[in-house]
Amino acid sequence: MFRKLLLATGIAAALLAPVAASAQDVKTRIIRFGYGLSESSNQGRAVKYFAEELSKRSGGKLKLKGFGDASLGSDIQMQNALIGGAQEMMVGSTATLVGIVKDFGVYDLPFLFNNEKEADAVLDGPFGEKLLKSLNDKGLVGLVYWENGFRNLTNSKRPITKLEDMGGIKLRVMQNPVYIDMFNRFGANAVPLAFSELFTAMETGTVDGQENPVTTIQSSKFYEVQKYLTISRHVYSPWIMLASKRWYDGLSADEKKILNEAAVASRDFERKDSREASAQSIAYLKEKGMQINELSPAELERMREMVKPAFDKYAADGGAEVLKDLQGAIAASRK
Ligand code: TF8
Repeated sequence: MFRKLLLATGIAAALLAPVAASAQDVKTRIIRFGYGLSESSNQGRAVKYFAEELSKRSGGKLKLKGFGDASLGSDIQMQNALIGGAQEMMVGSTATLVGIVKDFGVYDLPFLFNNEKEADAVLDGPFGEKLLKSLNDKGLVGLVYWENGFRNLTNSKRPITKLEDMGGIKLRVMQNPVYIDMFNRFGANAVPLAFSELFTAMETGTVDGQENPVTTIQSSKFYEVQKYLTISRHVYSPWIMLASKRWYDGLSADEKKILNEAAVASRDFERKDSREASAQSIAYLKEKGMQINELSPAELERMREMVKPAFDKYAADGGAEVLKDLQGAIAASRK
């Protein structure tokens, strides 16, 4: 009898757990959360999930409003709005953070990670953590990494089956010196541009091509303006969830805990969801009329050889230590 009662109390306590949030020090807050892709993209789905998690864990008090399609600005504009305290949160590319913390450019060196498992281990481990922390004295809080994914090439000119095919292609890259250097070395004509301007730039022929994961090529409808897709997986690209430090510092300990835990939950959801979506994307893009090819191992090897000096340049430009640390972390993830 007593045991039954104990059990019943246990169940009741478990059922009441979400209500306990109201006993916590949590205020009603509206959180403006900006992102660059569409609402129906992997990025948009994960923002929605994050909003639901925040709501659940705060008894409905932490209300996240998502603003997709760069409606609050490009990645760089949003970063500045966060620093100034005009916007609370965002998710975007780590590559666009190089103007704030130069070391983030290290993720953009080509052919570092072999697979997602290595990326998860490094990003969620001490190396990734340390880079997140480096944002704190710049007015930002780095919460978690999401997966953007392995990047592939698209263009409207010709199939790229060998290095020489990239010659002279006007290729949009992210606003980041590592990307500019890498694609110029490949023989392309690298044009740095905000993601929010990319579709129009391809549509009007200002650029011939771009590079992004297949999920983005699908969700941003790049197949409407790009004929050729080359599976090159040249860089594994993380996304990073950021909060305004000014705003974050004003949160209670309970609010911070909810935010951090919901962020981790969103990360796990996002990676799983993105990987599932990515597996479907190639067939989808084919159906939409894209001509798709893989690069041969020999051709990939030539690309690796060709960009080796990019690593030396990165190291010489002040990145030697962070590069060594990252390579060490990747090697450890392989053991
Ligand atoms: C790019 C990135 C984009 C992100 C996104 C807008 O090519 O891969 O996916 O910046 O958050 O700019």
